Amino acid sequence: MLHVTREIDSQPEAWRRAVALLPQVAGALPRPGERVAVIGCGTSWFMAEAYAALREDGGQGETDFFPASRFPAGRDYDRVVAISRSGTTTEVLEALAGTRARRTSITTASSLPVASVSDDTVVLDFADEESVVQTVFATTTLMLLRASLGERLDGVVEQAETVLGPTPDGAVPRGGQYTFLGQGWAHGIAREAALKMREAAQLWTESYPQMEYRHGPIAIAEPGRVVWVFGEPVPGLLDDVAATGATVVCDPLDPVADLVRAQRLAVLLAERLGLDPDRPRHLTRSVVLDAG
Ligand code: F1P
Repeated sequence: MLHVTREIDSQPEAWRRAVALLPQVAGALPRPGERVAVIGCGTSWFMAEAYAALREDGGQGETDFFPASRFPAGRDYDRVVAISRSGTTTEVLEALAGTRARRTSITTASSLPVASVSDDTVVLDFADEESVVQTVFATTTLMLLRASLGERLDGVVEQAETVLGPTPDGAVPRGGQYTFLGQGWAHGIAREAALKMREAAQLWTESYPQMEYRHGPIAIAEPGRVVWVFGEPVPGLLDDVAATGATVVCDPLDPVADLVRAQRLAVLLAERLGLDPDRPRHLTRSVVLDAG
């Protein structure tokens, strides 16, 4: 079995473990009212976006998110939260080293370099991965952070178990091109779904906030292409997409449970194309840049 398939399947159990871990790590996570920046690269950046939107929309305090390379070191934050599976990503280490804020990292081992530039480290060792493409570490981090905001997640875990039940074949339509849409925090999920398809299956994918989609991107919609909406559709959007002839995917699932479907589809399509999703071209598990 592929590493990535095993990791995708492990998500519901890992999410349960993360929720159970929360009481032990809550002190390291942002408190209500703190001014927070969340940083990461690639998939970790998209999880940062989702959490930042959820926290701020939930009234828990101003929460910005940045790719680690764009973190504005001069800004006054109470806390910076860094998400990094490998704990070695250069841009993340540099951003943490350059801030005066209290630093929390979420990673997979306390011995990793990211821990040495953090004040607090949350270790999700049970969600570590063999794969280059991230699945279970990213979603488990987000579920821990969602739980820390007071969300009850049992229903989401059950949805993911249901999604993992049927064969991925036939669960969602095939298409020549995929555009993923999400409003609010679900935009981070849409971006992650699009990245997963690119990383694993080298497919042409795009992602937008739902409300931005009609401001240009809809021009490429046509029969044989797929528009996939994460979360509640905004009024009128589905009618506008249907009129283009594109196939619409929009099911009443939590965006993270729906992401599991997209992960599975990415692996399925990769295999169909004769690709090995455990060895995606041009990618490494962690991006470590030369000092010079
Ligand atoms: C972040 C990341 C991954 C991506 C690739 C390179 O890593 O950008 O999301 O899939 O493998 O690294 P990390 O900082 O979370 O380890």
